[in-house]
Amino acid sequence: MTTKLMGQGVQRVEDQRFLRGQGRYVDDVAVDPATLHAAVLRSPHAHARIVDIDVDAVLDLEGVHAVWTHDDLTGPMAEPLPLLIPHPTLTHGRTQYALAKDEVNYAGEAVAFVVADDRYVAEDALDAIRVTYDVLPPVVGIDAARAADQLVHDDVPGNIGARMEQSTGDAQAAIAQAPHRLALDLTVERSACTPMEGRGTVARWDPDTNRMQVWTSTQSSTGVRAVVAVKLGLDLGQVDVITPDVGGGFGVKINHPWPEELLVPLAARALGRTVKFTEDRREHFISSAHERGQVQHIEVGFDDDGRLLGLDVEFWHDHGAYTPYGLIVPIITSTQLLGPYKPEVYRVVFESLYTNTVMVTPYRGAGRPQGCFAMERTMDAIAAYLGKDRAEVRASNFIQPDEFPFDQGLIFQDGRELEYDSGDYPASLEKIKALVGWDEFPAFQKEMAALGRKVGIGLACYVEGTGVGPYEGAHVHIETTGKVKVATGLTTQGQGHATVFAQLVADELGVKFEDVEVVTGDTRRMPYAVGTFASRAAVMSGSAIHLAAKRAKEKVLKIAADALEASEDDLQIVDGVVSVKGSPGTSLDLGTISVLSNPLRYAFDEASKAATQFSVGDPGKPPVPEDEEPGLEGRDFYSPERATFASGMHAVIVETDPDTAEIKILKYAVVHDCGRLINPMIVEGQIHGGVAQGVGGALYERMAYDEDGQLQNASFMDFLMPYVTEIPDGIDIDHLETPSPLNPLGIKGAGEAGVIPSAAVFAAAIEDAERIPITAMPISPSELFHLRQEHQP
Ligand code: MCN
Repeated sequence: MTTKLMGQGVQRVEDQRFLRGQGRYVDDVAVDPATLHAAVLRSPHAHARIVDIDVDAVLDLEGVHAVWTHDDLTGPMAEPLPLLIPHPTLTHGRTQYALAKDEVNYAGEAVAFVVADDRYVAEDALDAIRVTYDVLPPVVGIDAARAADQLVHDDVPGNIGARMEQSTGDAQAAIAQAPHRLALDLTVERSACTPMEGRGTVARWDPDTNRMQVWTSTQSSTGVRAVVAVKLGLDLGQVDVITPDVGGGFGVKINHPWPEELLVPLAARALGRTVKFTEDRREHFISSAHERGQVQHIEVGFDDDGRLLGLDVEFWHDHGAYTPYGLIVPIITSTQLLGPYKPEVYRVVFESLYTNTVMVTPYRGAGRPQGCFAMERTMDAIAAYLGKDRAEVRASNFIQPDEFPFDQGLIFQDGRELEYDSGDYPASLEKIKALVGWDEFPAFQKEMAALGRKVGIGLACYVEGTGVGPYEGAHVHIETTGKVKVATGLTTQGQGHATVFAQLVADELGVKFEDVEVVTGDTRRMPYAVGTFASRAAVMSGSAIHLAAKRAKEKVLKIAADALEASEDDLQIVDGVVSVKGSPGTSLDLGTISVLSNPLRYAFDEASKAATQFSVGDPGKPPVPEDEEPGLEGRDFYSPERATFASGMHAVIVETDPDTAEIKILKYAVVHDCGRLINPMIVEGQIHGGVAQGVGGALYERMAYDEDGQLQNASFMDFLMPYVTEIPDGIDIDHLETPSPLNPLGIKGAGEAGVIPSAAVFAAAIEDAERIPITAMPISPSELFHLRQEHQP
């Protein structure tokens, strides 16, 4: 009997393959034994003019097939890479060239591209290229960018790519009139996505059909396809992009296109050979993308209950050398910083600054962790000032459940008003307090203090606009075997899409879960799609798949009603069999109905109601009802009115060692509301992963640039990531489900939530344990040790 699978923790179908080492990533793509290999010469300098590039010595090397610099590129390939999300405020947007033209703006920027018989020869060839640079002083860090003694781009005054302001009134006047006032200065350092699998691309050109096939590790196969077509002067229909398994993306693989994603297909066409590029870890660190770096100044005015009367936030966003994603990250910080709260007046202004470092593009959470840090540090500061409970101060500022839809009075990136659709923040707060033992903690803290141990508790709240448009599509096809093939154009990086989407189709079509197969990221199967980012797959593809399955079901019922001579209303589908209600013997399985829908059909045995031999069918009788096309399939697209707002609260209890300042996590609790859950187990997995990534960002990871703009920790030997031993064993999770009114299933996104409040919640807990203000994250034991010394009475 088919049961409702939505809401059930169905085991992930993809895990068997991954756990047995059968995952197939782009470096495993072996379509041609004679594949050539590419390597990239990268700038050793953070800022320099290119005086001369001499490649003569390379051309004579045996096994080298091509060596290209910018001068070898023509047409659209010689133009800068696209600025994917332009914004009118971004007056000085800049993107890099596929190969640097005249100047380099970060150490790691691509300068030359070599294709050779193998990677060894290609790398030897890189060594033989002679580049003469005129080295310029680099701009490293937000302070240097603001000082603007040097400019990253000559034509960008003050290193300011954009300055943007929004306000809901006169915040400074509101602050001046408030009974209490505070100011905070905060810093969040850079980190990066660091997926296990780096970037990689394979391309093959077929001169007979004039078609390009590209396999690439991306979060948007359709995005790569579009840019490859434009840059190589091909029709969209000439390019197929196939995304094999992707070993993590976390944002960095949505940055389509990377130079290599264009240069590899270009080389494949020029040389008539299959070409492959696989980056190494150092290349990933120095030439992909980072995020998070911000400096913030906050002024707030509040009443005796801690109610926010005026909030004025100014921040400076380190954008690195280029802005391929426009202002999306700082705009998200500025608009979603308010979280579940409703200050009476809010003003926010930011400057997006260029520095001679790796460019900044969205990393899981995309600007929200910084916004949450600013808001939650402010809440804690207000509570400390008033001597009030930190949860109580938050509660007095919550948007109430009966206030939805709630308009924050701000405009989002897309020019539309930022409106929260649903939520219940007071209920979430009660749940998180119970889960972490908030009310009991002060007694525990006292007990521990008596033993000479320091423990602290932190709480942080956030909202997340998820499931952004413009659209996503799905195709549901019922095969003649009765199995169902589902194609969605977005890609998958470990989120369990093959499982959740099969759950939705099984529910809607009434088929067995195991009979549904989901295909993602193949432009041949679904050419119209946007991609996997902004926690949008469940909302966007989930809704599209649900609608497409509904269409397929309508067709199934029409054809079955015809064949069974019954009314559609009297039919039911259970476990892939359509039967007349109350008369189970009068039935047809979906495979047979698929056969019936085909003009070239099998012979149909009326007695057994089964397909037998293949035949041309009855020329006098169309295979499907008059208003339907042949084939048993449904296709639909979903486009939302606006983003839907998920929300959550995290709480952590830490212990700090009085001697070594080591920070240990004693308990971690999460309450999360992503609307109706498709698969709670998968959502919890996403939260676990997010928390792990957040622990990294809060306590370990940073990009250690020296004053010359050289990244000093560009390897996993030096870049501290938390091991499994540093991640809390048990993360206690509770869900709240306030359905979204914006999509048919009431879903909100969940993929980024786990990482958003990490810096805020750890800062709060460490501050509580140490009674020292924590204003900068990440915080290491040595930094905590020094802070203790600074704050010694
Ligand atoms: N889900 C659900 N019920 C809901 C909401 C979500 O069951 N109400 C399920 C979804 O069906 C999906 C998963 O939870 O299987 C995450 O859903 P969603 O929030 O829609 O996020 P996406 O699938 O769009 O994934 C993108 C998101 C982002 S933006 C980043 S960054 C990220 C993340 O997911 N990168 C990841 N999680 C990741 N997980 C892995 N393993 N690897 C990455 O690179």
